[in-house]
Amino acid sequence: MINQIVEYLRNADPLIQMSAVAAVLTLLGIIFALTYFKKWGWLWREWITTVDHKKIGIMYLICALLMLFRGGVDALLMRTQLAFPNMNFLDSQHYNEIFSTHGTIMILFVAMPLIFAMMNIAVPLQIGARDVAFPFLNAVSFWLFFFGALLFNLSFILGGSPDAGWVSYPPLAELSHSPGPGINYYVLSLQISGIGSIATGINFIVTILKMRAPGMTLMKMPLFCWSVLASCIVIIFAFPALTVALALLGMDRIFGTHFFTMLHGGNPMMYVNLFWVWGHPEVYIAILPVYGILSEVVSTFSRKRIFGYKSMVASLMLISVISYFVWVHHFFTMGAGPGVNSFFAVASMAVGIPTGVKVFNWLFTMFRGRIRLTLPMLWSLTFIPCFAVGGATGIMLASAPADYQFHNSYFVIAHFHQTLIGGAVFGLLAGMYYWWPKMFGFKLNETLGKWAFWFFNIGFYVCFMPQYALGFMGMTRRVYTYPAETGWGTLNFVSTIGAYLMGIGFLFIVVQILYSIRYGERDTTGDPWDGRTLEWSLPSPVPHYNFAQIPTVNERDAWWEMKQQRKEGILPPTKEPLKPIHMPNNSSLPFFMGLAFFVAGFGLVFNQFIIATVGLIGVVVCMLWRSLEKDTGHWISVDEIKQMEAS
Ligand code: HEM
Ligand SMILES: [Cu+2]
Repeated sequence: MINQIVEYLRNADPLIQMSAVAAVLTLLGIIFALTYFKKWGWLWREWITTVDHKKIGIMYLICALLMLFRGGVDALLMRTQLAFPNMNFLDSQHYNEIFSTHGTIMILFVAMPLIFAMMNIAVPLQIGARDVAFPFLNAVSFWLFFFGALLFNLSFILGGSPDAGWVSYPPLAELSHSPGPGINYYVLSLQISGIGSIATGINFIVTILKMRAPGMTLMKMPLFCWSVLASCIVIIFAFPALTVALALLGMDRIFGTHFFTMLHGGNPMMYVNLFWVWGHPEVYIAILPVYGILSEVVSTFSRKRIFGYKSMVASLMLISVISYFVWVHHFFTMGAGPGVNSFFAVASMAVGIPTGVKVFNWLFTMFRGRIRLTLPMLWSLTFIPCFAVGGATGIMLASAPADYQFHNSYFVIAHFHQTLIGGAVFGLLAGMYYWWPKMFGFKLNETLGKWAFWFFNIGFYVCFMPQYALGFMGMTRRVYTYPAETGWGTLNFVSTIGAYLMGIGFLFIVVQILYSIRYGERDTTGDPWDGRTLEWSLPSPVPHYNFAQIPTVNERDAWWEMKQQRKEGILPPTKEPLKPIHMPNNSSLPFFMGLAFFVAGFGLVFNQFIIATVGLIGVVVCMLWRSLEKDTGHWISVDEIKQMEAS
């Protein structure tokens, strides 16, 4: 294995050698800084071993932003290569690796952790709970995600990235066509982080169904919680399909089975079906919570309750169901026949109906509202037209006969970036800005944020609108270069400029965060936006037990209602005296369990079964250890609570 890695590094392209050196230097820098400022103990006690959902949410957020940077650099490298005809910036192999890691990272290590960040930060607070249902499992999920992402990112610098696209179809992804460890990294890192995602899905379904404050019936629950519930239901039905697909592909590659190889009775189409049975619902997993975020933001900043609450709930649930009946639209051209194609075409178009319902509800909520154009609201407003165009081009693709023209063209690239960036990323940024003061106790600077907003938005349209046209002009996806005679040069150049504008937008977000840590407006009220839901009734940042006393809920926008009553002079019923609170202990086991999975995965990537076995034994030892632990919680005394509440 060591030989393999050394060999790879010696022959690698200078760009990769440079990134290997940069990675080692960054690591040394971090180790040095932590030692110099004596922060190791703090890092271990406050973060690595934490089971607090709010801190776990923040860790997801930080990792997602780092990965957005990594995926964004990939995007700029690709766009640079495509800026002019006959470019020589990247060779074909390197280009293949970059679009594969870009796609995988953006979907699994940016979009997923961003929604998990928002869920962790907001859901327990919105339902008036002290934690999620299974705090320890929540930490396990995070560390599985973290080590999965780490394993995936190691591929670039330790021996060959996956290069078969983010979908990794056989036979291209089989050992016969992709020898070397590349695809193994893909299979194992997705498997490890996928286990964490399933656990998160279960965790939040139970949390939402079981841990709501007294009085909060399902129909009084904030829409964000509904959207998380819908998303988690999709997770627990969709991710097992990915688990199976990856397990079978992994066995084909590592143990020489033939599930997907034609020659020995396997069938590659089986993989394609399994992949998209997960893959299509996956994009709804990412977008559903965004619908929830938008509903919260739009109603808060229009100072109105959401229009059509019940139809919002119904459309969320409907979308989560329909999302399972559309997957074949990813391979209309593979010859399933008109009957099958028609069914999946109609199902795909049907998703537009509940989505339209939501868009109109947001518009009606804003109608005659007193709108405040804060950053969360700006990002929500820009989401609406952007996602509408993405949806409309989606309907075009869903038309099976038309898809014979669009299939695998740049039109598709433009369409899915429009929904994924204009939908998922814009919406999640709205969420980040909205809940930032709750997480950290200060606001992000609005001026810098507006610069970021405009660079990102203008960049977005400059980058992706030309790609629709390129698709019509016959440019296919996943080509690393093209001759000048095609006439694609000008539009590609424009598109690349747009990509760089978005890159500048991202830099503004980074500057904005750094600047605001020092100078950002401190939030002393806990309710900087004049919010409507329960999280705004708490001080920011929130004490680790969340609610000193669990609130009783009577109305849909519970905190808004309490504030209105107070204004009318109706005082809340006198509270019962404080009681000691039971909270779970910190634990290092989730971290070590993630580490053990990582070791096992790393061993399997290089077919080193001894290392893999050591890792798997580590996993079992962690589980045994946990099951033998007797005392997994502690009490916070009334005095301590009083102290915390007073400060
Ligand atoms: C600055 C923003 C971005 C730019 C400029 C960009 C650019 C690109 C480019 C040039 C490709 C390769 C096209 C090809 O040659 O086939 C690509 C593929 C892809 N991108 Fe992005 N991208 C961006 C953001 C995102 C985001 C936020 C997501 C998801 C959340 C995403 C998901 C994907 C996926 C899934 C692929 C397909 C990879 C494959 O073909 O296997 N991208 N992107
Ligand atoms: Cu789809």
